[in-house]
Amino acid sequence: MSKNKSAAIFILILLIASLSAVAYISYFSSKKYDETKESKHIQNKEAMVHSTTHRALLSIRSIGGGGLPVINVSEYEGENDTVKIQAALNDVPEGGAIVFIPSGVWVAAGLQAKSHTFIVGAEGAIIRRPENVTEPFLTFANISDFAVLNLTFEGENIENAYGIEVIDSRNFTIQNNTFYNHTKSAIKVTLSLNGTSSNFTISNNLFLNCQNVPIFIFGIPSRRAIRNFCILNNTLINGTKNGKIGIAFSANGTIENNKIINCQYGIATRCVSNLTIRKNYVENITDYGIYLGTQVGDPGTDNVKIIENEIRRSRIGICRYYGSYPLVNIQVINNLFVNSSQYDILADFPGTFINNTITDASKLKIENLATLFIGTRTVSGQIILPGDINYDLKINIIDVALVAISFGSSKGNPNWNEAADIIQDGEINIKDISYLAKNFGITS
Ligand SMILES: [Ca+2]
Ligand SMILES: [Ca+2]
Repeated sequence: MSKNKSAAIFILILLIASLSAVAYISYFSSKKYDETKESKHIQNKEAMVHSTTHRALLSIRSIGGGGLPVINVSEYEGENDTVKIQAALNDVPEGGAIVFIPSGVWVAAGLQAKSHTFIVGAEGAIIRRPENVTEPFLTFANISDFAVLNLTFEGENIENAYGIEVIDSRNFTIQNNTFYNHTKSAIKVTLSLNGTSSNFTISNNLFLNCQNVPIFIFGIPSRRAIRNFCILNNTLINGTKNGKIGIAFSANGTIENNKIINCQYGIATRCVSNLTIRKNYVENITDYGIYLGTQVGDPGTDNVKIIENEIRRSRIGICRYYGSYPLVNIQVINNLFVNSSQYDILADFPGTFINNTITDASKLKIENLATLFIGTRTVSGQIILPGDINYDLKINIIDVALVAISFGSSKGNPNWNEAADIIQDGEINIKDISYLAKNFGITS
């Protein structure tokens, strides 16, 4: 190709690119709600061309807010930042708007938004909690179609203050935000008595030094009225006082690819249905990596898949922890539980444990008869088959005979056999025999 021809093509590409940019900007301009008196507040070509804003707008387009007018908070007057931001939020028309928060520190809380509000921060946009104000930064109540993107929320460690509270709302995204120093849930999704909350994504947020369940999905016992949600790619660090992702009385959710480090717990569930907990990384946890509690007033938990998670250095990698209501169809597959100080797996609930890796045999404790273990290995590759008393990798009549020989003994007795105490309660009794009966014929 000749140099001239290449140059001509290059210029042509440039021309097409600039025409597209003009078309894009005029598309936004034409969508601005010039027809209203408040249109003076709604401009910002400067902001539009600002690269971070552009990125934010692209992400808004991906979640359904594309083509909306932009309301710039800096255009609003008021005695303080709360008043200014609230005035901007109040200006969102029925058709919706992007509420743009420029760089800098905004001292504000107690803000409320309407449906179709997409709140977007420029890079370096910080919302800081005012002294002695305990209302949430933002409340979304009984609305739909909204987002909070690219903001930093500084909680200032003020007691009893939630970050973002969502009540009875649908179709929303909370993404790319940072939360510092919150004493109560940084993000709480909840319900009124007969309400529902559904269809939402909480993703790519960072929680630093946030306590008391930084991500909290909290429904109402015996109802599954918080539904259809994804909690993805979030990072929680230094939540030493009840820091965790907590999901209660909810259904149809995915908790995937989150990192939880230096917290009290990892992922906590209580009375949930159809939950997938997948590919999360949980490290240095003072209590439980993953737990499955149940509570009075609710039938329990069903259909939970716990897959491909990595839990390092917790006290207990996985357990029920509390409650005695049914746990039905709990599958624990392909996880790595390693270097827990007490147990990697405390099987105090009926679960199907398939192809998991643990530190060593001493880190597995079975308390529930209705468990199934297939393909459990140690990090060094040793196979662990609970109930295989003679280590021939089969559970058969020989194992039954070995348990029978020690039947009735307890720790310290002459015919005590540690290996025969499958349900590890210090006694070889009917529970150990029952476990063998349930698992008879399994090979590894
Ligand atoms: Ca055997
Ligand atoms: Ca026993």
